[in-house]
Amino acid sequence: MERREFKLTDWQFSKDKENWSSVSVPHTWNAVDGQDGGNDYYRGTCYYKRTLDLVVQNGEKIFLEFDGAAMSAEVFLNGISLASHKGGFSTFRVELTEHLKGSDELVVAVDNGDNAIIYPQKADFTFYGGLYRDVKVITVPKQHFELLKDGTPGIKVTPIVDLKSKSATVTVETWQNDESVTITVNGESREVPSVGGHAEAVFKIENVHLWDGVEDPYLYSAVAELKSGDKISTRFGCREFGFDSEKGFLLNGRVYPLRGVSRHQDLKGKGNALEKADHERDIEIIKEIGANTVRLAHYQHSQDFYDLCDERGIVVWAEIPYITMHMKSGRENTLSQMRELLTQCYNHPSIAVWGLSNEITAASVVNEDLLENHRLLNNLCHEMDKTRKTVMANVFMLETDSPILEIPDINSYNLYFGWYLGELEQTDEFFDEYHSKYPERIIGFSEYGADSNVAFHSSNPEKGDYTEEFQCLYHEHMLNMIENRPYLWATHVWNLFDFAADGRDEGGKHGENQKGLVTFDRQTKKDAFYLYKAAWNKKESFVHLCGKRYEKRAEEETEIKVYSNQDHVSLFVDNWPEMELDGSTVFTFRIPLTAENGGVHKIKAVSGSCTDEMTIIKVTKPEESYVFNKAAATVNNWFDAVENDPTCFSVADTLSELRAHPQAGMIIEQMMAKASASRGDVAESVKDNPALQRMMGRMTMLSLLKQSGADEESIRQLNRVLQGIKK
Ligand code: GCB
Repeated sequence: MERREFKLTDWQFSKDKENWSSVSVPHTWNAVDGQDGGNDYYRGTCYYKRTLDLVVQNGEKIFLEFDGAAMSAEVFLNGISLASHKGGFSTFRVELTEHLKGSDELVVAVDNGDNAIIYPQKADFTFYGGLYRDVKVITVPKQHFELLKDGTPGIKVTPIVDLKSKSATVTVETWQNDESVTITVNGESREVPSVGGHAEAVFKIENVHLWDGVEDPYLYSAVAELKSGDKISTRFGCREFGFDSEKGFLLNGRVYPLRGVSRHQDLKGKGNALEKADHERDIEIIKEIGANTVRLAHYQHSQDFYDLCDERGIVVWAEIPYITMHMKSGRENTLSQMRELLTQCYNHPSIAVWGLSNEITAASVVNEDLLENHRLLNNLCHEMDKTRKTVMANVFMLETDSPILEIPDINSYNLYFGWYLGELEQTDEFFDEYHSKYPERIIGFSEYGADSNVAFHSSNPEKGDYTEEFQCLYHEHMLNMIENRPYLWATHVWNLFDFAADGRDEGGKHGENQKGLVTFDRQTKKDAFYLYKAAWNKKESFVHLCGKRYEKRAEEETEIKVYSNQDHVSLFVDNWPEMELDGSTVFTFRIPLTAENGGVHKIKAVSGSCTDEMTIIKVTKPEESYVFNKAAATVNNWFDAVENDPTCFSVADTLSELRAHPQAGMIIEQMMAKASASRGDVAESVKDNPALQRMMGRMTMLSLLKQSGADEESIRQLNRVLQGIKK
């Protein structure tokens, strides 16, 4: 008898077990309130119920599979609890056979409430609740492959490549309650005995066709079959990953710099209840930008997405949601989520590294419990997987001599210099210092980014203004920084897509982190998207005119920027003579803006057969709707004219100078306490981190105020108060 599967899509849903409504699974109850700001989305237990009409025949066994129940779930059949599961991102199954009566009431209690046991609890994204991935009924014969243990696929394939002899040794393991299994790889079938429920066969593939990244992601498959008719299969790829502290990443023996993006699994209006078509659209965008790697943050993603990465040759960083804040009572949950991640994702050739944690020291001190938790996770990964490396994404404040850095095989840092704090160049300095101090360590750049809202524009872009133009400047700097540091094993833009963080309220949007290169609804690719496309996508020739949404401009002369993967770009403005530039990636022209023809200027960029066009309109006054932070945008203009008494304090002093004085310090402390709120939970919980405090200490009060969007009157007022205090 063959295994049969079908999805359970029709359910009744309730928050209180009294009022029920019909929903279709995948479903989340936070699709709206988890995306609209206020940090007030529903977190608690909700219920899904439906009737099951399943008849057990011929000794078959019936299981239920949950591909994602966030964040924990308990499954009841006819009021009896059959299973519970902690962790919102992995598959789990439960056997129903013995409990089925023919018409049974299935209830699943799903809980995304806060607690101190299940990760994540503190992070910069919405913790959507729900049965947000498929629920399936699986019927198998009495003799069948294992289904229960850690949501296993029942089959594990370990390919080891010998590049010299162009061959691969492929070990296939299966788990079943039968005496033998027939395993087939590359046209060769073997019957293998099952010992203690485990079978293993080793195959040799000569003239192996490698899984070779985006160029040639070739996939083999392994099939296992029992005499009962139960049959499973998995795809696998033969490739060798290498890491070198100077050369960076190697794929199949050659230098292969990993350059790409991160992704969260959510979408405007849908939350995390995605369909296959949503995943497919996202991978197309990853292909379009020309990335060869993706960090699937900050938890286990859908199997559909790892499959797409396998098929497209995108190298993956996979991780668990051990994030921001270490919880003493959360250890077991980190281990079970990691066990499930490795069990369920092991066969994907695209996965290169297992991420132990993300910014875990942001709101926690490095103590023995945290170190031990990381050691256990690291050992678990190495026990379960002898082929892949472990990695951590460190917060910028983590001292580079911290003992935690020695636990994973390799490391990466999340650095936001030039956005939250400090200047762009500090990123370059950080890596240069790190690399010269620890030349033998393998280091990468796991997150960097700047928020932008496509409604906001400026000809003088500045940190904190949320304009598309600042986001471009930020990424131009980072792209260049990365290109000059080939030792970075992987770099991941944070983030390819805007995503929901219901605790945020900034940059003209409620509940969104806007560091995406593409908007939350995937409808608009921001200009910075094309910067990376120009640098990474060498296949699809294009020119992209930046600033199409920055239509109305008041200046006499304006900058026109073109991103292109061509080496020669011409610019045509109205009927003026052609302008030309040779170069790469970024082509910057300056053109006069006149008031003739109502100030309307037609602009066209051309390279070979590629063209792009836009219209700019000369206006008399700067367009107000382009400015988010209206007060901050004018600070420089008026503050330069303020005459300060240099013997007294002013907002031009640094935070640490002000803090060192008892009276000035007290005033500043009161102000700062209010400031971190709009950037959500994480900003709030990291604000006492000593390293963060040290870095902020070097910034002037004026720049801190500007970035927090303080208005002119409050800045003047604080300055007046400080001017009353003698240094
Ligand atoms: C980080 C976190 C990520 C946040 C990001 C940000 O370092 O790892 O979850 O979303 O910063 O935008 O602040």
